[in-house]
Amino acid sequence: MASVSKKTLLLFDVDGTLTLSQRPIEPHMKEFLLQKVKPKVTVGLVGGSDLKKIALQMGGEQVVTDFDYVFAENGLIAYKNGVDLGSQSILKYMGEAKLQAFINYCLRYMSELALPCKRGNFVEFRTGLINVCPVGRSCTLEEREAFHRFDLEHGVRDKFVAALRQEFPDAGLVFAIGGQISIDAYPEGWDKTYCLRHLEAECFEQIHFFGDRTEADGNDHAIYVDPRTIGHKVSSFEDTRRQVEELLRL
Ligand code: M1P
Repeated sequence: MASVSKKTLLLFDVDGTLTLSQRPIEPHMKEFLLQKVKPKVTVGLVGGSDLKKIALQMGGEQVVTDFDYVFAENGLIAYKNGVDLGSQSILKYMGEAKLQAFINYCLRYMSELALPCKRGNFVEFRTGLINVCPVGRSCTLEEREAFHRFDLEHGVRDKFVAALRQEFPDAGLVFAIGGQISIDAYPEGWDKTYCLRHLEAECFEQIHFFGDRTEADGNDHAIYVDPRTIGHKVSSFEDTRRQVEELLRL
């Protein structure tokens, strides 16, 4: 790359890019980001999860001051140097009646599924998205892995997404398979590119995005192919580190 300065932003997806799925960041990876990368360039995080979960994975609430930018829920919750940049909500966007119609449909659909196991918390209502989870988010890590294997074999979530697209063609919603066990539903344009609107006035010379789910139906795809970013596909947090070292010549 030409020159490296604070006018270059490195923006990282969290799950699968900086950490193992749903696990905390390895101490050496966090140290690498804060001690080696952050002194050279501006560093931001953009995750589909809520801020509480991102903070848990990244070592605590100080995540919002550790990193220059933290965008939770794709940037609907946004922090710059620990300062809240404001939030948007799916409730405001959809209204209660449409929201309930959607949730009721999902609960009905999931009630018909036979899976290796079902637990609790099938619909998680977040500020900017609705996370729908056939196995239930309160499953254990083993149950999560078991559902994931079952889903790869039987396409549970692919079929669910197809049904949602058919049932709600004009709702202006996107249905994305982001992680291992669930589907994210959110308004069009509220994918990870949403966070870029917080960066428009900052005049970065380059914005590099690193993500693992960059395939067409992955939740990193939109920002990965967005012309405002330079996309980097990674296969693990070790791969992220390798690619960053190469990019910044560390
Ligand atoms: O990787 C990001 C995704 O992480 C979780 O997905 P799952 O629980 O299915 O592995 C969820 O927080 C999801 O919303 C998020 O996009």
